[in-house]
Amino acid sequence: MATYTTSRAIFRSLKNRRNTLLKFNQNALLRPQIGANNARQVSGFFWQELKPGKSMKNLCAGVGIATGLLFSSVLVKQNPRRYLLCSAASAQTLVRSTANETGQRLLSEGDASRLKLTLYQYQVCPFCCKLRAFLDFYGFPYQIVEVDPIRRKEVKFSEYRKVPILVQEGQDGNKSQMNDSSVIISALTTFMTTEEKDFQRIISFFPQINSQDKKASTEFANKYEIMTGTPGRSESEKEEKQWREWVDHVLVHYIPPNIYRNPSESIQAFSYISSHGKYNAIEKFVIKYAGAMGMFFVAKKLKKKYNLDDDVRSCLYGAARDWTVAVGDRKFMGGEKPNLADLAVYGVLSSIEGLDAFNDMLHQTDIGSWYQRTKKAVKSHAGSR
Ligand SMILES: N[C@@H](CCC(=O)N[C@@H](CS)C(=O)NCC(=O)O)C(=O)O
Repeated sequence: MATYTTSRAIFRSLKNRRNTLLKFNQNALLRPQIGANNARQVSGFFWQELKPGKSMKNLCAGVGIATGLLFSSVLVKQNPRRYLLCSAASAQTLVRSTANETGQRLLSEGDASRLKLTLYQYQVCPFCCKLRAFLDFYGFPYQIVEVDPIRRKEVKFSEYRKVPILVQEGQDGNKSQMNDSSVIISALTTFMTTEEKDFQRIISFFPQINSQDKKASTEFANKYEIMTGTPGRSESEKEEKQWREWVDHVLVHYIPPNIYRNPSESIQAFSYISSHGKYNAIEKFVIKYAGAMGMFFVAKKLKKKYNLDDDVRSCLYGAARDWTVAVGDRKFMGGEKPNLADLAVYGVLSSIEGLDAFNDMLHQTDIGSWYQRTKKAVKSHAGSR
């Protein structure tokens, strides 16, 4: 998310200029309207950016975040992108695994034993939640490394600047790095369903596309393609791909404007920070209120950027209804088991579970029963059977 990156840049610049920060204005702070008990794993993909250090100096920088984020909202605008396509790899030689000739997706024990996966993530980033839903459903074994969003020491090895990142360590000790939640999901599905087990080769099917603009950005070709080795796609594969794209291009953009919709909801979201991590009382206070205030304004800008209706809830309800209609009478879009679209929608929505926006959506739409079914399937690793 653009805001996430922008927020960190501002945090750093504020940190560098902390001596010039204005003194803290208590009157500007908002009263807590929702207790920490109501808070849960909320959009840490924003707030983690704002996690201050442990010193008083960093605390001062933290106080400035709200101002910084206000300024950052001005910077949140679409940049025209001119992409340069790197190499285009061919997956023509792939053959569907004999274990999956029916198109069934399963992680076999043999495949699982080849894997040594490490997920670099922010716990509540919607893209990371989406990837974890996929990994958990299929029962992929993986270790988690929680990334400190300010210092990012854990991902210093990576040129790619975002999370999630998944690293597979082969038996020879060679490491293969996979970037981008949707690419990783497509790559691992290719691994599961074909005879191709060489990660370097699988990764080469999803070549990186670098922006030539000043503002560097990265995309990936074939992001939503499962390299089955079979030409063409069935109707259900087309539907799955279409809704996976919808999750990344539509649904995910409805999240920040809804969870930071007003000061009290913004504080609800940020109170997760104050109830987690080793912060002293003042630090907790700053993170909760300054961050909440800043993101409230950034969310307004995002609303404009993505052309959302003023009533952002109606957009979220509309998305939930669109999805429910698309699933129709089926248990899941994938039929008896969730497919990749089910897992993607569930994963993104799970990043706001428990918040007002999520609860309102459950009350106002019929998405609840599908959501609970999918959650159960994910938690019970139903895809591994
Ligand atoms: N298209 C990427 C988007 C990932 C993304 O934007 N991640 C955010 C966290 S929610 C991020 O890492 N932002 C940059 C940063 O924190 O440095 C994906 O699906 O994985």
